[in-house]
Amino acid sequence: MEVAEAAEPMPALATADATARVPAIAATAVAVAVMEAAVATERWDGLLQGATLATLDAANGYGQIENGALAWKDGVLAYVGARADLPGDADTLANELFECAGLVTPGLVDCHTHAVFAGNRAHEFEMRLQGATYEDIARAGGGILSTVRAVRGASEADLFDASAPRVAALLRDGVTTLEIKSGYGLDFDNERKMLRVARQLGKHFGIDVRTTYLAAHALPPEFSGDADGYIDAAIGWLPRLHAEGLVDAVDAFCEGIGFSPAQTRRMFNAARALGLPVKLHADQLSDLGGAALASGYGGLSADHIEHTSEAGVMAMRDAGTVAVLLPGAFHVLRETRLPPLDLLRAHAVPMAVASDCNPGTSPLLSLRHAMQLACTHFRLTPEEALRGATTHGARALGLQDRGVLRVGLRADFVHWRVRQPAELCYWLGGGLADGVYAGGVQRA
Ligand code: DI6
Ligand code: FE
Repeated sequence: MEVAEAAEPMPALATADATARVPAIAATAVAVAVMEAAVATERWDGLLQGATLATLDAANGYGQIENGALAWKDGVLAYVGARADLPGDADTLANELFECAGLVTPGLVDCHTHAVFAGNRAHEFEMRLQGATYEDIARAGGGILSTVRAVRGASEADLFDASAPRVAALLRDGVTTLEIKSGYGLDFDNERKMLRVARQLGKHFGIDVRTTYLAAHALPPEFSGDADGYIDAAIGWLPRLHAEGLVDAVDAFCEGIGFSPAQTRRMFNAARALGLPVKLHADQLSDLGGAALASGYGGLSADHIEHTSEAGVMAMRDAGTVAVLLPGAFHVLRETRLPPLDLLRAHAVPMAVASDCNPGTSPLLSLRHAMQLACTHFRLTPEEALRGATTHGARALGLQDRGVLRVGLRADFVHWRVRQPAELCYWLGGGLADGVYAGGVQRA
């Protein structure tokens, strides 16, 4: 591991089977068995000790604990604190012991991705480098619609196989909760296929995948010239997909090359009628008032927001809508217009950071790398970036049971082979995660 060699050497993760060291009790065989069963139910499933913890369980700062200990049972955190304060001898406390150096953070939450797709758009990358703009390519029938053709042409199994390596890469670099949007199917069967694949990926990798219905992503050719008719159709598909348990939230691409604010409102009204939360691709390429629109629906998040005005930021603050920053798209499109970062800070709007993993504008396979880009392009502090990819990412998905290390929350955490939290935003590439745990189970 190149990066680890460049950094301070780390002792290897050591496991010890503590079960073997339950103190023997002189009694009949039956009594011993009963006693061991009682001890076993009280024992934690796992206890990791020796690492620095960045709990983020504080309004400011990393909530750092040196020489910490973290224990879990039944998928939930059971102890978070100093090793010295453990309530007994480690050997007797848990069934599995992990001795490790390095850093432990909450599992990363990637709250905005389009990770399910087929094909790729490397040729458009080349065209843009020759001077074509993202809008030029979209208006010429490329862009999102070229991925729609690839998704429609792929079987469910093909789509799973094409998408799985991307989810594997995100997981390997620390992601334990992943949002995945539809939006490259644009008809009932293909939107359903995408959402089904997203659910299957969550099961396959043992991480929590949250699905978002993004039929209002682009106008499919069969509805050319009739965006309102398409929105009617997409609104019609939603209850059926929701009834199949395939939809956790609803999103739209509210943009000159996407859908109008009025069309977005119609889609959001349909979401509201089903009790589904909304989020929005807002004000990425122009200010259509998207951030305020999403806030008006109590939106979980407004995403991109490079062109959002102060009024939009204030609407987000009032509604508790999270600002999702997507520096991968900013980077790849070589944008220059920054999101209104000072206003977001001044109005205390929580900022999340996500990968936006998609084939057009952000072919980014690491949320940690998105954190790095958020620091270099948007000047987030490494602490803001880490909070954005954990606590605030969870909030952008409406999830309150994760995003910090705290007793009672999900045992989603990452053991990194670096010591300082800022290193997560400092190293470019390299793969720094030693262990990625979702619900107390090691998944990478
Ligand atoms: N997210 C999106 O949905 C669009 N831009 C973005 O950042 C386009 C995705 C694509 O080009 O496929
Ligand atoms: Fe996106």
